[in-house]
Amino acid sequence: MRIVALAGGIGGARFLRGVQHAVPDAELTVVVNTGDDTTLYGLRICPDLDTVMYTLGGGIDAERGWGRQDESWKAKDELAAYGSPTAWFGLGDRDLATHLRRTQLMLGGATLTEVTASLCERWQPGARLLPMSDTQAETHVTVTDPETGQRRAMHFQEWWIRHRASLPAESITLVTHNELLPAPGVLEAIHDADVVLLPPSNPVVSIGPILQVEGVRDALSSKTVIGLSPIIGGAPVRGMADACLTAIGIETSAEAVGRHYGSDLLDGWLVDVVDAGVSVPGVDVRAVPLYMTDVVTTAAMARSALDLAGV
Ligand code: FO1
Repeated sequence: MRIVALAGGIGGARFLRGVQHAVPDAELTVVVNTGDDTTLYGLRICPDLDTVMYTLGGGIDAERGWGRQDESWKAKDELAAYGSPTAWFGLGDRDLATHLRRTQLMLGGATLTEVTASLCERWQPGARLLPMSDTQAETHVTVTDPETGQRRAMHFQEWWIRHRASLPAESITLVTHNELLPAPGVLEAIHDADVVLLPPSNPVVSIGPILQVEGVRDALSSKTVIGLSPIIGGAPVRGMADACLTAIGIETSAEAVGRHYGSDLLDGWLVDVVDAGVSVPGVDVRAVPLYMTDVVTTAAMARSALDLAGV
C-alpha cells in the first residue's frame, strides 16, 4: 500500500509513527512543511523536517516533541552570554550539528531535497521524507509590537517560541520570493498514492503551506484524502493551533477545521469521540479516540483513517 502524508511537526510526526506501526509494510512518503524554516546564525534550520526525521529515526526528545534526546544547551547558553538577540531559539548542541551539516551541504549546492535524503541516510526513518518545496518560503506573522506599538511582521518561530504565540496575530502569511514549486517527487508520490493522510498537524502553519505549493491541491483532488482533527473538544491537543486558527478567523473546533479543509479536499474526517455528531458537508465524518497517548493508540487512529479510506 502506498501512503502519502502531508505533515508538520510534533503532532504529525507522532501520528506517522502510528502509521508505521499499523501498516509496517506500507510505502510511506511524507511531504513535510518547510514554512517553519528559518536562517539563524547563517544556518538553515528546518524544524518540521527535523522533527519528523528524529521522531521516525529514533532521535527525538519524546517529552519536548522536538529536538534531540540527551540534549545539552551549551551553545545556546554561550550565545545568551554574548547577548545574542536570537538566543531565545532552542538551539541544542546535538541539533546544532544537523543545522551545520544541512548548511554545509547546501553551500555545496545541494537542494533541500538532496540534503534531507542525505541526513535521512543516518536516521533511517523508514519513510521517504520530501520537503514540500526546494524553494524557500517562510511563515511570517503580523503583530502589533508591544514595545513600539508598531505593526510588524516577524518570523513564525519568533512568534511561536519567543512570544509563545501570545501576541494576537493579525495575519499569517507564507512569504516566498519565487513560484512555490513542488520538490521533485511530491506530485508523483501523491499521484501514485492509494491514500493521502492529513495528520493532526496545525492546519494553518503546517498543512496550510503545503496546500499552497503549486499543483498540490490539484493532485489531491483526484485522491482519497482522510484528515484527522488536531482539535479535540474545542482545544488543540498540544501546541497553540488555536492562536493560529483565530488569526485566520476560524473557530477552534473539530467541525470548523473540517469545514475549513472542506469537501474539495477531504473525503473523510476523523474527530475524537467527544466531538461525535460533528458534520462537514460532503465529507464522511467518523468519531474515534484521537488522543495519541502511545504508539498503540496512535496505530489504532491510523487504522481508523485507512478504514475510512476503504484501503
Ligand atoms: N519549540 C519551542 O517551543 N521552543 C524552542 O526553543 C524550539 C526550538 C526548536 C529547535 C529546533 C526544532 O527543530 C524545533 C524547535 N521547536 C521549538 C519546535 C518548533 O518551533 C515547532 O515545533 C515547529 O516549528 C512548529 O511545528
